[in-house]
Amino acid sequence: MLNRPEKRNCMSPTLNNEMLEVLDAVALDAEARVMVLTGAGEAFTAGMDLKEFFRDTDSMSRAQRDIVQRSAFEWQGPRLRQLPVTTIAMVNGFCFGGGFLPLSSCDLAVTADDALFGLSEVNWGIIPGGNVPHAVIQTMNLRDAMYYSITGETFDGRKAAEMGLVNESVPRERLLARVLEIAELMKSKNPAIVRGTKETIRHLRTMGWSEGENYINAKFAEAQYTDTEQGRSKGLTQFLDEKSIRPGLEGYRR
Ligand code: ACO
Ligand code: V55
Repeated sequence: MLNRPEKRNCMSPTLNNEMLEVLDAVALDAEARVMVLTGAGEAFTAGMDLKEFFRDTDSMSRAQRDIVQRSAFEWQGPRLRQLPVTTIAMVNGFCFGGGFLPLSSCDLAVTADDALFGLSEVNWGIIPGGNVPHAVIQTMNLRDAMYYSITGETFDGRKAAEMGLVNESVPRERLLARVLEIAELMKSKNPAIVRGTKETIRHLRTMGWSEGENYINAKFAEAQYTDTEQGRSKGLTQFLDEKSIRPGLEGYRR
């Protein structure tokens, strides 16, 4: 949980460094299956901390600024994307600017209908930086990405779901219950297969058919190798021999 409610969970260098530690702890937790990223209080995140991340770093050397920027990039991008467990952004309120990066790095996103999103960079005089434009074009179509990036207009959770920026938008009072329902579902799945699948879906976006085919084959073999519970064999036995499950409709008994 991003936990600076009094500052609308805007992302300061301190928050960024702490998130790097949190993500390591989750990755190291052999029991962890799902991580939900959300914000304390009224906001998911109000974006980068305009004081601590921007104004206060103006006086730093280029090298010092690079270090500050790196901790933001790292947790919001690769380190979040590379978590082995299912990650769900639970957008409980405001999500601005830099907040689109962790949002797009999560595997799934569920929002409250009345949450408010905005690419507000233009509203205070910068172009979207720090991989935000990349996050935006990976999760929104070109027309929406362009409209919201150049106007800085806000949109609500319902609209975010309509555009496909999030999986679902639900009434605020149902937000946590719905996210926990998805979390429970994911906990019932084979972790090695979930990991291989999410990595394949994520990485294929930037590959052509030929290299993609080769990558999929490699990931396919990797998943059989890393799956310690031999899910494939169980699934096939339960369907073909025991006739006790129909995989189209339900998962195999683990
Ligand atoms: N950076 C620094 N401080 C922030 C930020 C931020 N991004 N967002 C909120 N705060 C601080 C406010 O300065 C205020 O501090 P104070 O209580 O010490 O005066 C406190 O959080 C509460 O903010 P309010 O504006 O009073 O809260 P309100 O609920 O009325 O509004 C809102 C919330 C809409 C999120 C507003 O704070 C806002 O517009 N924040 C900036 C959003 C933004 O444009 N973020 C940058 C995007 S671009 C990027 O991330 C690179
Ligand atoms: C933004 C975010 C950054 C950055 C510069 O547009 C601008 C937001 C995540 O880091 O370095």
